[in-house]
Amino acid sequence: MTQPVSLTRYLVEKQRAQGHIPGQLRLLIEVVARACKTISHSVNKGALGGVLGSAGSENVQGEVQKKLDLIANEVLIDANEWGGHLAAMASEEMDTIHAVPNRYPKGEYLLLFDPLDGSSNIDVNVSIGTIFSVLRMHDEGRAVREADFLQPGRCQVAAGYCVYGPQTTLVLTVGDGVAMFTLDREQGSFVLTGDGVRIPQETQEFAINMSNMRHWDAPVRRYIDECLQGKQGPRGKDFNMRWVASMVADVHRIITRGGIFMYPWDKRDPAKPGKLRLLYEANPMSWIIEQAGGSATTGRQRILDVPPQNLHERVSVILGSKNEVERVTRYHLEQAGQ
Ligand code: P6P
Repeated sequence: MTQPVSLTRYLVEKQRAQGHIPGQLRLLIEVVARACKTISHSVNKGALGGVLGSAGSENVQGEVQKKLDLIANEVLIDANEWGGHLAAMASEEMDTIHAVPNRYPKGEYLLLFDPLDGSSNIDVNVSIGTIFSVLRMHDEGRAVREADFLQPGRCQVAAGYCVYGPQTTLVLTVGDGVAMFTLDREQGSFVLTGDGVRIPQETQEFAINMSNMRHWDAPVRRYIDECLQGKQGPRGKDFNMRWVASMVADVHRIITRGGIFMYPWDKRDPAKPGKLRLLYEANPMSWIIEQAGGSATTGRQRILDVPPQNLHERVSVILGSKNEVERVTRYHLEQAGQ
């Protein structure tokens, strides 16, 4: 019987084979994975662990913070501060960047994360997850600044998410494809359960919050209307709909069987480009989707090319099966007369 491949062995062998993963980056990924195991343990306790409900505070987005949001944030900070692989961290749950304290050595990497995405689902026992993105610090000779984090998504050196669902699954890319690891709770380690993951270019499944339909821009209305017309409509096939309201769960479904996920700009707040955050939600998820053969755009441009202006910037997100994302993007460009 072949030996199960642990995350550590996978990273070591990829470093040996392709030099893709410098030692410090391997350490970073393993530390983040270990933090995700700790978060998974807290999530799984639920009411028994006294971790449900609101923390009684708001984050920089003005969103009510759940107790588990703050627990997950602390777990990731405590796990990553001392290792010497990071210069600083940024999180959806923190207004500003968190520099590694001077009592610890600093490294060349910047870690960004949404510590617990989909937290509105925590209290109703629906899948949630952690999303992370890794950038390189370009000038190690000085104190880290917020501007060091404002790099387009194409500059990422690693990205991943951990979905806390019926299984706890870590999905990771370092730029040469997508690997999937499932947590073996008996061994306490992530085991390789998928490598070279590919998304079908076609799909018959879309994910969007339909309650916002009256607020959508014309290209999104056009695309969804055509899907809803089914076989009798211009698409000539029926579509299914899913919406978990947890990006990690919706993206994991797409990574597993294809589909298109949309959280586009809408008219509710025209000044807001979208709901999802660019640096620690859209960028890591977009890179993973592209590495698995899919596409990810704002409707008008590749998400990984968007030049960030601030740490918590939001963006319109359309990602998943390549042919569908290209169709929605084409509708937006046609609207703009391009
Ligand atoms: P809505 C979760 O709060 C989140 O940021 C994403 O994970 C998810 O896709 C989206 O918001 C859900 O938003 O408006 O449907 O509740």
